[in-house]
Amino acid sequence: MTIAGLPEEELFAQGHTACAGCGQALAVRIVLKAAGKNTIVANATGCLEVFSTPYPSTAWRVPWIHVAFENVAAVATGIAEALKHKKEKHNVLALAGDGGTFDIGMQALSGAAERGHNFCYVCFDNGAYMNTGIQRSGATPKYASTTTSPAGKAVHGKQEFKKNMPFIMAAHGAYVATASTANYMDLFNKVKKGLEFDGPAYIQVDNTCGTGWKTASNMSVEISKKAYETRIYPLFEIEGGVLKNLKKPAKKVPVEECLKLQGRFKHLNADEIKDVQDHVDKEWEKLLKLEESKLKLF
Ligand SMILES: Cc1ncc(C[n+]2csc(CCOP(=O)(O)OP(=O)(O)O)c2C)c(N)n1
Ligand code: SF4
Repeated sequence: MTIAGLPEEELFAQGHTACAGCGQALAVRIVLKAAGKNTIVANATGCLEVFSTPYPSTAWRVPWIHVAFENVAAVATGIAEALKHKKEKHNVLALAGDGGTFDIGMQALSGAAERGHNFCYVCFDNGAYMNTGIQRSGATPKYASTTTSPAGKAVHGKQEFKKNMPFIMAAHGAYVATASTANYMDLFNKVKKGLEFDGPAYIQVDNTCGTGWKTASNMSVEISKKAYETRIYPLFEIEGGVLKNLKKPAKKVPVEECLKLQGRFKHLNADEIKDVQDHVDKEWEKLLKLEESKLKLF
């Protein structure tokens, strides 16, 4: 099935082994449509690498290399520098999950961004280490139940809010954008922009994982839409250190409307839902103020 308004050519082929309704499988299709055929992909270990290459087949119709969990940004650095040396122009994409980005690959990513290499890093943020059994990561939202932050009688899921990776990457001088499978045209445009940017770009995509989030396979895009409408997952850019293009949902939807669709939050009590709402409200106000001020943050 084609995606309205996007190039028809599929560079991520059908026949991969992702779970039904996997948000990451949809996101990568859009990312590759934006990047086009003239692209080299480095892919950290994780669900995407596993479901796209069940031996001996592959879903990739562009050159692709699987690398370790820790070093996708270092490998992308090598590719980008080799291309510069050879005076060849290809898009360089580094792809990883949130575990590979927020936690384990962060050192390599920080180094590559700080050195200013020319590549676009896309973090597929499904809020946990899904491929190895739904372990908590720095991207897991507060109160989400994971196998390493389980919801029990004493503790109700993860106890910390999500790490603010977009701002951390903006502090490195990268072009930064948050995106979502709920707004595929916006994701498409941001990947294009990230690849055109002369230097490191960091794009963080909200994508549902039905298996980890305990959600219905036909609800993936709907849940990402709710994350946007409730402002749980704000969509914005940071360019030249200035926050801009914060997308404003038409009306304010309570966070509960998004949380109640996901089994990983089913244990939440009223106080916890209020805590999430307060945090989301505070963060949203901060983003609004920053956008309005046009302050050069970094
Ligand atoms: C250093 C190291 N630690 C642990 C693993 C095992 N491992 C492989 S994939 C994975 C989870 C990947 O999580 P994430 O990056 O969030 O991507 P997802 O699978 O959720 O898309 C883990 C822990 C590994 N390959 N290397
Ligand atoms: S576990 Fe989640 S991220 Fe992995 S293939 Fe299944 S739905 Fe996609």
